[in-house]
Amino acid sequence: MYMMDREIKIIHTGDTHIGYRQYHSDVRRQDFLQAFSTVINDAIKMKVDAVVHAGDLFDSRTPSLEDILDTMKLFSRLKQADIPLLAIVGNHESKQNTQWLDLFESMGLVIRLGTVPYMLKDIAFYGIDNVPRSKIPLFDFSVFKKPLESSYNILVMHQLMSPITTGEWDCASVIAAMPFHVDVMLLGDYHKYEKITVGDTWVTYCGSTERNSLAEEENRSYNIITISDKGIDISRRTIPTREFLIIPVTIKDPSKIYEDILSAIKEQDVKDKVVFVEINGDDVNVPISHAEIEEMLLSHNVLVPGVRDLRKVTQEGLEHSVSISFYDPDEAIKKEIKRMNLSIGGLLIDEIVRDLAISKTKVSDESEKQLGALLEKIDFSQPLLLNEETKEKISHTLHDTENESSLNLSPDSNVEEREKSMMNVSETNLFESEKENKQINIKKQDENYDEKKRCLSAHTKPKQYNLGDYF
Ligand SMILES: [Mn+2]
Repeated sequence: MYMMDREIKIIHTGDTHIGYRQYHSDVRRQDFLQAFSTVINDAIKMKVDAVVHAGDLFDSRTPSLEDILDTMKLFSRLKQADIPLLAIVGNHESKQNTQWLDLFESMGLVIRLGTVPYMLKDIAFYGIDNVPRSKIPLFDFSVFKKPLESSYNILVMHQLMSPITTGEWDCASVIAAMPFHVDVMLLGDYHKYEKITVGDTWVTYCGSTERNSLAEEENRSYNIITISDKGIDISRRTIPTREFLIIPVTIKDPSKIYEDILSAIKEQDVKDKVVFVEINGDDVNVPISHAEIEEMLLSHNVLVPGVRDLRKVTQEGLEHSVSISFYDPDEAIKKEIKRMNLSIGGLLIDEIVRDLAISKTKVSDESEKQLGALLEKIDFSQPLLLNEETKEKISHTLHDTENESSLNLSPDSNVEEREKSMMNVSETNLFESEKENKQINIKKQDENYDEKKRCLSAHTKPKQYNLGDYF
């Protein structure tokens, strides 16, 4: 084998989600930038030979100008240090044709990995941008150009891969299909650090650089890949990030709820943290004002306050799913829309406007097309009487077809979607007015429970609303 003159060190990072204003907090947006900045600083300090970014650079396909400028500043620091940044496109920032990475590449800040090897000494780097689930079976591996001479081949992907996670794709089949041997797969998309071998190939997820949700409990980190005569070594280094804290409170005496919660808060160091009060207990009939608890947390200088009411969950033994659906943003939006009492046409336009698969410039064309189709279906010779049930039915049909298309265009995993829903917990609270929070009664909770069950049984994937776009 080709002998290396020295070892090669690469940082593998990804899922930086720059621009994500988690919980509508500008401070959290800054946190995401800070986490990526830490990785870049470390890369420069360690004098690594390259940084690999495995996708989801931005949280959105329409990052703000500020996000773009902040990102370019970070990239420029790498360039000044003469460290190449090798990257692929994730599902979050993926655009129709030309990508953000093309812009950065044209400025000499990034190298976009693809089917032609990028050579770093005798190591060949390849990349596969995120492939929507529906297009995976059609993926053509024959387009990859074999390296002329290489000691190791590295493939970077942004995908949920089995056997690590519920796979859209399978590591073994990708490795088998590539026209040359893959020594290392550097992956993004799954936000949790993982490292395994598949045959004699190393497969690793670096994890996200900041917590995208409460579910991302472990310390955030990035990977350091060292390649030398001794072979390949993969280690990880922790990124210091803002602390998330869950304060569990079990309701025993309904007359002392707020006292109990307050003393539980006082026992903890909550300053500047993201803090969720988690309510447990059997007595589901006691109304609890989330607004009041959030006020309490804020008065103790919490950065982001939140409440998770798990009382139903514990009772029904549905630990996993309920935290999503009880404060499911989709449900909250649906409820608000229901309250607006829109016509079918109104509902239809609402769906189109919020469909991430329809770009903003296509909204009017798409509305015209779909409203036209709707008008054709209506029999004007009959009196037009539509009750709530019919409206519901039509809106559901719209949802179904739409889910299919958004599935193709924003192929987030169930896991990631679920996490997304969870992290929107406090955002959802903003939907519910304080008044409503105080008026929670048993009936409403039962209603929620039904919706919850429906959501669980019909559970395909909740639609991903980027709520930030609506405020
Ligand atoms: Mn991601």
